[in-house]
Amino acid sequence: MSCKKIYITTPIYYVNAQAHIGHAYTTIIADTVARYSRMVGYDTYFLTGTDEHGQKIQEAAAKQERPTQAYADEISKTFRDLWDDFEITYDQFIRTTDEMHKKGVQHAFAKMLEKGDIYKDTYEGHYCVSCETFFTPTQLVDDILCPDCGRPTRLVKEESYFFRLSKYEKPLLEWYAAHDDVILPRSRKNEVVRFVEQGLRDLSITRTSFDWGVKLPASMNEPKHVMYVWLDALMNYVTALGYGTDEAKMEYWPAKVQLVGKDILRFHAIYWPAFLMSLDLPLPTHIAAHGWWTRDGEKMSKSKGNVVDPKAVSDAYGNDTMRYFLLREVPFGQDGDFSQRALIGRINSDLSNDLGNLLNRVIGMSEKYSDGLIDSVDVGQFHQGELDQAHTLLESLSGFMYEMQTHRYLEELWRVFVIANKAITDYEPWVKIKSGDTPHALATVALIANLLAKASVMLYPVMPKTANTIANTLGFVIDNSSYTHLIIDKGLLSTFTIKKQEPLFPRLEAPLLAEAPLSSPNETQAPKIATSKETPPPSTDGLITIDQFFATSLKIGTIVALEEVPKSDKLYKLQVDLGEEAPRQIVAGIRLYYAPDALLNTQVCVVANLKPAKLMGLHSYGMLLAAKDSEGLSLIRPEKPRTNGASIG
Ligand code: ME8
Repeated sequence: MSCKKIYITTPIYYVNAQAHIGHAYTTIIADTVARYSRMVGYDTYFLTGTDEHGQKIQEAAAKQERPTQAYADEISKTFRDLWDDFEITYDQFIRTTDEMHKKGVQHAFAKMLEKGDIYKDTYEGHYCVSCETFFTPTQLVDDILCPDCGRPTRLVKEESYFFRLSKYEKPLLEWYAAHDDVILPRSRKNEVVRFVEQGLRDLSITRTSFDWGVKLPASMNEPKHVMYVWLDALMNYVTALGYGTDEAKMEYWPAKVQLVGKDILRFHAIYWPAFLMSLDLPLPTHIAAHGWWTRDGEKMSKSKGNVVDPKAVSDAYGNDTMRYFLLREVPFGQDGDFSQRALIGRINSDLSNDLGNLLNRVIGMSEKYSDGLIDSVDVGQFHQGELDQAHTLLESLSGFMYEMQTHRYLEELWRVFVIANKAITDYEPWVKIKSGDTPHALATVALIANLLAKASVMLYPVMPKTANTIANTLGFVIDNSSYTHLIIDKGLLSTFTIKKQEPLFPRLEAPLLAEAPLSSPNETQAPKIATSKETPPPSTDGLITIDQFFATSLKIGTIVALEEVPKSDKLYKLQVDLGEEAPRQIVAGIRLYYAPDALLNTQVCVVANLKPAKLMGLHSYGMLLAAKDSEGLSLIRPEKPRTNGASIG
C-alpha cells in the first residue's frame, strides 16, 4: 500500500446562513475525491469547516440580538450535523473560532511581519460587507455598488496593516506559467492571469471598526486591530494541520486539491498562494473551481425563497441519488441547473435502466440457471474481449478523478454497463441454456456479475451506499484489497452465491417533493419540509406523469412531397422525411391555412408513434403539431433546422 499523502479541502462556510445545495455540492465533490483516494490506498486527510469571523457574521448575530459566539456555535453545528447526516468522511471540521486556529494565524502574521511583507498605513476606500472585500473606485458599479454581489459598499477610512501583495505579482505569474493544471478547470486560468497582469495592489489585512476577529500577535500591542477575515479564513488550510502550534500533520501539506466555488477563486488563486510564498510554504497542486447552481433556471436567493435545501432533496430521493445527480449532471466548472425533472430523468435512465436493471437481470438469470451460484472460471475463455474493453475504461477513470472531471468519470464508468447490457443481448444466455450450451450461458452471467463488481468498486466514491449494496449482493466488500484485485490486477470474483436484492432504483413517475419544500425560506431556521410559506401543491387532477409524456414520440421531419386529397377542401396527403428508410405518409387538415409552397421542403413537428388512422380512405402514419385559435392555425416548427428524425422533448 502506497504511503502517498493526499490532502483535500473545501472552503470553510460562512455561518450567516444555512447550508444549501451549493455548499453540499462542494462538500460532496471533496468527499468523493477523499473516498477515492482512501480506496486506492493514499494516506488521505479531508478538511472542511466554518468561517466564523468578520463584520458580516457580527452583524448577522446582532440582528438576531444573539451573542456572536453563541450564534456562530449554533450555525456551525447545523453544517456539521448536515455533513454527518450525509456521511461526509471529513477527517477534521475546523472552526475559525478554534483556539488552535487563532494561534496559527497570529503565528503567520508575525512571520509575514518579520519578513517585511506587512506595513502600517491608512486604508481609505470601499468595502463590501457581504463579500468581505475591499474595492477600488474604478471597480465599483455606479460609483457605489459591489461589482461581485451588487450590494452597496461602505466607504471606510481606517488605520490598517497592509500585506505587500504587489511584491508577489511576478512570482504568481511565474507559478501559473510553470503549472498548467494548478487552476482547474484549466480554462479558468486565463481570467486569474489577466487579473494579476493588470497589477496587484497591496492588501489591507486588519480592521479597526469592529472587533469580531483574530487579534494581532500580543507582541505588537495593537488591541484595536483584528485581522481581515479572508487572511484569517484562508489560513485555516494550514492551521488545521497545526501550523504554528503542533505541526505534526503539516506533512499533509501542500494540498492536492483545494475545492472552491468560482466566486472565491480569486482569493484562492491570488491571495492564498501569495500568503504561502510569504510564509515559505509550498503551494497547492490544484485549486479547483466549480460552477454555480441555479434553480429551475433562476439564480438561487433567500429573498426569492428558491434556495434548494439539500436535506430535503436527500431525504426525498436518497443521498446517493443526490450525489450522483450533482456530479453527473454538470461538467465541473460549468454552471448547472437544479430541477426535479432533470433529477428524475437521471434516476429513470441512468440509475434504474442502466444500473438497477442490470443487477436485477444478473440475479434473475443466475437464480434460474444455476441456483444463484456464480463461477468466474470460464469468463476469460468466452468473454476476454468484453473484459479487456471494460478494463481499458476502468483504467482511464483515475485521470478524470484528479482533474475533477467527475461527469466524465461517471460517463466512462457507465460505458461498462453498456458493455454488460450488450453482452446479454448479443449472447442471449437463455437461448444458449435451451440449446444445451450451458457453460457459455453461465460464463456470460458471470461476466455480467464481474463487470458489475468492478463498476461498483469505481462507483463507490460517488455512491457509497449503492456500491456497498451491489458488492454485498455479489459477495464481496469494497476496500483497498478488492480495488487492487478487481481493478489493478484485473482479477475476477471467486465463486459465490448471489443474494436477492430489491430493485435499487424503482422508476419515478412524478416529483417526490412539492416545489416549496426544496427551499429553506428562513435563513436562520433549520430548513423544514412544511412551512406556512409553502404554496400548496398543485392539483393533480388531469395531470399526466413524466413517463406518460415521454411515451409520446415527437420528431422533427421535412415535408418532401404533397398532394391535395380529392373530394376534400381541407386535407393534404404529405410525405414527411423522419430520417427513416422511406418518407411517411401523413394526412393533415391544414389546406385552408397553408398553400403547397409554404409547406414543401419545410420542417414540421410530428407525433411519430400514433396508431395509423384512415382519413378519406387514406392511411395516415402520424400527426403534425399545430396551434389553433380564433385567428387561424399555425404549424409548430423548430426554431432552427434540425436533422430529420431528431426527437423533441
Ligand atoms: O465564501 N452554487 O463562504 P460561503 C454552487 N467563507 N456553489 C455554491 C453556491 C451555488 N449557488 N453558493 C455557494 C465563503 N456555493 C467563505 C470561504 S474559504 C477560506 C472562505 C459554495 O458560505 C461554493 O463552494 O459564502 C462557494 O465557494 C462556497 O459555497 C461559499 O460559501
